[in-house]
Amino acid sequence: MRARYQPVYLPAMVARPDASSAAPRLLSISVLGAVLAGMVGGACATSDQMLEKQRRNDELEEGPSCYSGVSEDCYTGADGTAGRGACRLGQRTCENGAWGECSGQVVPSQDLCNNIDDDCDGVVDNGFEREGALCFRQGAEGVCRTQGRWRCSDDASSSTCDAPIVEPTAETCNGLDDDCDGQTDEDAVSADRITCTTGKAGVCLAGTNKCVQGKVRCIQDVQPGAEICNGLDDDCDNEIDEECAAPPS
Ligand SMILES: [Ca+2]
Ligand SMILES: [Ca+2]
Ligand SMILES: [Ca+2]
Ligand SMILES: [Ca+2]
Repeated sequence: MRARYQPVYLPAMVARPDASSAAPRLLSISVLGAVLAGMVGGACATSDQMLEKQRRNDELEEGPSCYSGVSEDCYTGADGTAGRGACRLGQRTCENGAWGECSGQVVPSQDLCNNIDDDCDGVVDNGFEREGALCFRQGAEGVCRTQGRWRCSDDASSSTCDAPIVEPTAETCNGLDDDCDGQTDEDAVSADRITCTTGKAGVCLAGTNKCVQGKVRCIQDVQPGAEICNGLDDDCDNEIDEECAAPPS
């Protein structure tokens, strides 16, 4: 009848390094069982780790994955735009192994007239005049060409010059182009005021009102000349035909 526990040889595992004898020792099957159990247990742990690793790899291959509860920065705008102008990073949180929506991010949008770089290209209000910049009323001249500043419309869709509207008026002698035709003080003296007297003697008395540097001045029509015998005070000395010469024939 065979013994219940058969001795077995385990040459490599049980040989004493310092054994003088080359003969292997014997272990009972119970000891071997314990050793094998340890080996099997170790093999199982290694297998579990490999399975877990494989599971993660499978998840990665299937698509985006994450660990639930983890949050991170996110951004779906074009590269280089985050943090520029209005553009900001957002945050996303992992739920049930998948990333949630990117919350709170600001991505590039069409630039509006709002003094903000909406499209995050480094230029504020592309396509619009810069708010606050000096402007003049377009197409107007003279006093009608008023000055203002560029303003964004209430709906941020356009920029307009807020220069006030001035309607043309009759031209007067004031150094300004009142009727907005591009000429200053032209015809500023009305016909009924055109003739005037200078206060001088003889032919130098008659004058014509003219607008000079924004003021109406009476300009004498004739400059004093040689006294000739014509019944006029030609040299404007308040004497008529004194020592006069014959008029040219
Ligand atoms: Ca803008
Ligand atoms: Ca004018
Ligand atoms: Ca004028
Ligand atoms: Ca004379």
